[in-house]
Amino acid sequence: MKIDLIISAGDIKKEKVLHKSAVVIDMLRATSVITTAMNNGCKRVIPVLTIDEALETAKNIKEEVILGGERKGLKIDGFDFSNSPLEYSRDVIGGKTLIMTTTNGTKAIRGSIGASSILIGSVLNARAVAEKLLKLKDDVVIVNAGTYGQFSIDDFICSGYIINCLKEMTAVELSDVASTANYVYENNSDIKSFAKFAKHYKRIMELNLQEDFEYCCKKDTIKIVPEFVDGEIIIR
Ligand code: 3SL
Ligand code: MG
Repeated sequence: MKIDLIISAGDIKKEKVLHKSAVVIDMLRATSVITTAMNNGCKRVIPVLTIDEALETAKNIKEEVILGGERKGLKIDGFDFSNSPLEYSRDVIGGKTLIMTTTNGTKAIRGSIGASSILIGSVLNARAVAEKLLKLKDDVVIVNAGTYGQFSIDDFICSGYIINCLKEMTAVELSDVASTANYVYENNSDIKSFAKFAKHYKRIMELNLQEDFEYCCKKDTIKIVPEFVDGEIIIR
């Protein structure tokens, strides 16, 4: 199995994702939110790029919807929830459709269209993602959302952990960047300590989101793997 890695949503090229299993990672915090919401019974997540697109999509859906996401890390005016995974408990999200827009994460998900499968990955469900990739048998590209079009340490180490899980399960051929992610993880398996070097960590701390950070760094607390299929994220 070949494994490659794209370092930010701004670096996605169609030919790099085409016919591969893509795993989108925005561990701080969009893909941790999606994984948590789906694990708590959310019916589907519709990732959109803009606030207007979110409002327009909501208008066209008959059932009850929840609007979630962020701009500059903060809840969007008029939305129900922010980009904190801790807000998406079963009592508020169970059975509902979540329409979500975030700065980097939803962009990376939509940018991965063209891949044969698009999985939603995070530290929370990393091992389950690796197991699913093994079953899918395609070559893999891990798509880091990154932060504002730039490489981000948090997503990179999360990718390293998924690659490391896969390496334990099967023979892999790593691109140089995938190999570097694995190396970084092997030498820093305490994800929390290493993710603190990320620039985005400072922003998270400025916003008093220590609890979110701790939560998003916990390995394999969730066993499901959400998948982006035909415009919506579901479990199948
Ligand atoms: O898109 C993103 O990277 C966000 O998840 C950023 S934040 O953690 O909500 O600030
Ligand atoms: Mg992020």
